[in-house]
Amino acid sequence: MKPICVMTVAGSDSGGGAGIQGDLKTFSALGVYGTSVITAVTAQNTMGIRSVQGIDPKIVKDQLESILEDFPIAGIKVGMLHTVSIIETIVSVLKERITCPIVVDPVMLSSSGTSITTDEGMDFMKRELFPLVQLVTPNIPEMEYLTHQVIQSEEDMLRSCEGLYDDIHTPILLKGGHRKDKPCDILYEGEAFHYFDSSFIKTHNDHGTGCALSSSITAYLAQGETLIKSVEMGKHYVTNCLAYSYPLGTGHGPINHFWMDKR
Ligand code: PXL
Repeated sequence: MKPICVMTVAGSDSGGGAGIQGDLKTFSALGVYGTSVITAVTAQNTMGIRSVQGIDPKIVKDQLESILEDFPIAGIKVGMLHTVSIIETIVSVLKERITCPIVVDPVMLSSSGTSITTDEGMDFMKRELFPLVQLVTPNIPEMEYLTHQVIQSEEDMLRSCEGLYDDIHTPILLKGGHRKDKPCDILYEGEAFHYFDSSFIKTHNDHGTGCALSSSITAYLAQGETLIKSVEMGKHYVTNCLAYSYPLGTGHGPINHFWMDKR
């Protein structure tokens, strides 16, 4: 039987927990066939990012087209895009060719605080990419940047979702993990708010959490699940990745993408 094929468009993480490597591990864990478009290379380990180099937009375009003309892609996760010219390339190909669900994780800063997408890139993404896709998954600092609002309370989270939705008309999953009091995620698709509570997993080994959430949601959407069910199952997957995470390296260790095998 042929597997369901999905794609990640993201940056390479040499440490293996986030980005392309984390997404491919997530896809494998969930039984879908992962393909990848590399937008940038980061040199990093559990302590942080040493350097970042964007990939020539022509090579980004060729990767995308090579995959799309040969594989029946049923879902796309978009992560680190780095610069406006890379985003422009991706938007022009996606506009022409894509009919499957796309999930965008608008990564702006790494967990160690290094900027991995420029401010102009974030603004361009909001204007040109967000309106084309099925879900965007900002965390609170990214949402503050995108909406120019300070988010401290649950009420602030709800108002920021409404504000961003008015601009992009695309469902938003606002990740509440940065809130100390109640780390719940909120999905807003223009009508109702859906709350996704999860037990707070206290661990230092959380590198790759955001990537695994967006790529697991993509894998479930590609398998035909509804948006709400895909978010619910993605959260369940990531909560366990954190619960079984590894104390590797001296900084933030990686989550365990293969917790189902208890490896
Ligand atoms: O978690 C955000 C992220 C996404 N993509 C790449 C990263 C990181 C964080 O370090 O390195 C390539």
